[in-house]
Amino acid sequence: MREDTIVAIATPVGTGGIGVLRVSGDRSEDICRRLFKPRNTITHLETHRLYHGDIVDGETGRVLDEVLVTLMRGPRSYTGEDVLEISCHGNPLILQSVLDTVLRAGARSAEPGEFTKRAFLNNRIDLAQAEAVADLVTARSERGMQQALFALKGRLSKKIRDVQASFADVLAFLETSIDFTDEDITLPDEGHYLPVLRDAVRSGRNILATYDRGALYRKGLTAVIVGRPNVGKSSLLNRLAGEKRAIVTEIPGTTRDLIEVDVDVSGLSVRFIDTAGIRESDQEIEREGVRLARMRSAEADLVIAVIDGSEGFFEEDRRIMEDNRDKRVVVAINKSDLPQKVDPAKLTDLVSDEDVIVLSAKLNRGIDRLKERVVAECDGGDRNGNDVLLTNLRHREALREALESAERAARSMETGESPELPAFELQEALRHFALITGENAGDDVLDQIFSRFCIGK
Ligand SMILES: Nc1nc2c(ncn2[C@@H]2O[C@H](COP(=O)(O)OP(=O)(O)OP(=O)(O)O)[C@@H](O)[C@H]2O)c(=O)[nH]1
Ligand SMILES: [Mg+2]
Repeated sequence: MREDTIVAIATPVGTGGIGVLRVSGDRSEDICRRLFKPRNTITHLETHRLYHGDIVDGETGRVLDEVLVTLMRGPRSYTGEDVLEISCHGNPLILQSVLDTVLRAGARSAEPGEFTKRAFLNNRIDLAQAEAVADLVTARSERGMQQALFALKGRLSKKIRDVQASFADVLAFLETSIDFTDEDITLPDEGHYLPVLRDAVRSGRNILATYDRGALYRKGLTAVIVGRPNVGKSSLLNRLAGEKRAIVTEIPGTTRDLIEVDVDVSGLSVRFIDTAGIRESDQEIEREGVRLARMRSAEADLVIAVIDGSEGFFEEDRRIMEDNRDKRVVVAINKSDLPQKVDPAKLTDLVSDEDVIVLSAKLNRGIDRLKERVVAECDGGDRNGNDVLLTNLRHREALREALESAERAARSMETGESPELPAFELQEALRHFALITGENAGDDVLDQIFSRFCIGK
């Protein structure tokens, strides 16, 4: 056990039904005995049991709140240490006063992620699972949440461990053949191990290939709405957001700043960004808006090019689409409630016909079809979100390095080189694997990972 006992408010800042303080470490039980006055007399403080009573100031004995407390004795607790949880009324002043008295009773303030770090250091979870806790807390979409949960449950770690285990088997074989080369004993056939290694590398490559989708689930997608002035970009944004977020007027050049809203579309987080209408302008502010619009669309995953169907398809519309040639572009032909001058079929030299959506922001028509189109092709055919995906860049890098070493090992086994060489490469591969689960992660890596957690987690 770590020597000091830590405490933090685990619930968000602000007023709520309840607010929870969490304490972890050797002194948890002692703190509970000193500060908690149970409603009914307790002879023995049972573990994992909810008690009702008061929290008092350790020095004056003044009642601070009526609470529920649970003591969870280690190792059967989140951190693996003795953990005390105090559920107070959710007033920040109450929580602060309880926190103060717990601090005075001998605990110290926890650093961000320190509870989870202790869970990791006490071998309750591996590093990939610890990272999943942070992802679970910060996930912005249903699919991102689902992936974090899979990772927390160890489904990702298990997939990775299967590959790791095969590498370890092959390495064991190679090391035996190094040790016994001079002796007259029969070794297992190398012909058996090479396919094992190749298979494992293939499985690893399959895991690696899921990263792009995994990252998309975790971070979400940005879709920038661009087009000439007055085509209805801001009106469209307001419809996508389901509320009035951007100013709409009949004056061209209304929008100057970027306006961003996050919307959950089929379990994916999509950030829609409204921009200034693109045109040549002699106005300083508008020119800056156009510059921002261009910059943002260059960074986006996807561009929604809005066209005014009642006016026509102009050279400027074509230029805006061509500027985004290297992106996925979905065309929204807006103002379908008015007589139309644009034939959607004429746009198919620029985008595929599924990517042309005719809609009316004014009448709220066609908006859902546009949303669906934006996330189409993002789920890789996995409608229910059951695939386990690699979502973390650190894991991807470690896995990629591990597989490269393993591939070098396979090649040198194939060409029949002495076993030292592939053995060395497989040791390297295993070293990279261990970084994912954290078996050999240094303090700097751990600090970097846990510092992005919230306090109290
Ligand atoms: N009839 C009709 N009018 C629309 C529709 N969508 C937007 N408008 C009108 O078109 C005008 C411009 O709308 P905005 O949403 O401000 O257009 P914008 O593209 O954001 O314009 P800028 O910010 O100036 O680039 C407003 O008068 C809207 O009411 C639509 O679907 N049908
Ligand atoms: Mg606008």
